[in-house]
Amino acid sequence: MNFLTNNHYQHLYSVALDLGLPVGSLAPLAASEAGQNGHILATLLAPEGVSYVEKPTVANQLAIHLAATRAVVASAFPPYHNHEFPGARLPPHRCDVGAFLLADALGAAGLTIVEDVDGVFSADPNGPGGDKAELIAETSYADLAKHDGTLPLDRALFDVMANARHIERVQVVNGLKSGKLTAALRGQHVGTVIKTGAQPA
Ligand code: GWN
Repeated sequence: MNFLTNNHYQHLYSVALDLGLPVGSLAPLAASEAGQNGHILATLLAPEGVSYVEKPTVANQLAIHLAATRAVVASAFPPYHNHEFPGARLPPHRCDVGAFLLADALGAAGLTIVEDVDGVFSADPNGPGGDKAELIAETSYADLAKHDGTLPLDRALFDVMANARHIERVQVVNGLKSGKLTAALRGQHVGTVIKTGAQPA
């Protein structure tokens, strides 16, 4: 079993922040958008036998669904809702964190994070001077926690990676380049590999 994840809710955040909503109100709104994107993706993949499954189904009946078909789509946004930690304006726990917590708790074979860039770079590849940014092929959660530039991942991910029990590495790949995701799922090293705090069994 592999988990894939992706993020995209910047427009919703900008509208919600204009309205002055607190972080505990932004969290369920962003979660809802992640779910809606999941519904769209599952609809596009319906000819392959893929369906959207609700979070309670992921929690209770994932095995029977994966026994029946090759893949399912679910929302990875963790339901912290109005209990989201205060302090930041944007919810710190997003899809990267939710997917990691689920994959680690369920003992998944791996977690692949699909982005619109090739992986984690030394600097933002889409920012000023981005042409000098270098792809980091392999790193660790501890090193990324010290990285002070823009990252394509939730920073809270590094906190939960420190306490991982099963998932030893997470791969970040570019979903816009044909073949990269397939290569990652076949165990090839594409994009960035991030080592977690899990100890090999
Ligand atoms: O609605 O697309 O699940 O799987 O975090 O909670 O905000 O809910 O508050 O099972 O429980 O919008 O309704 O919505 O995305 O989260 O879901 O269609 O209680 O299947 O009802 O943990 O899907 O939704 O948004 O994931 O991420 O009914 Mo949606 Mo999301 Mo559906 Mo889910 Mo939240 Mo439920 Mo939930 Mo809420």
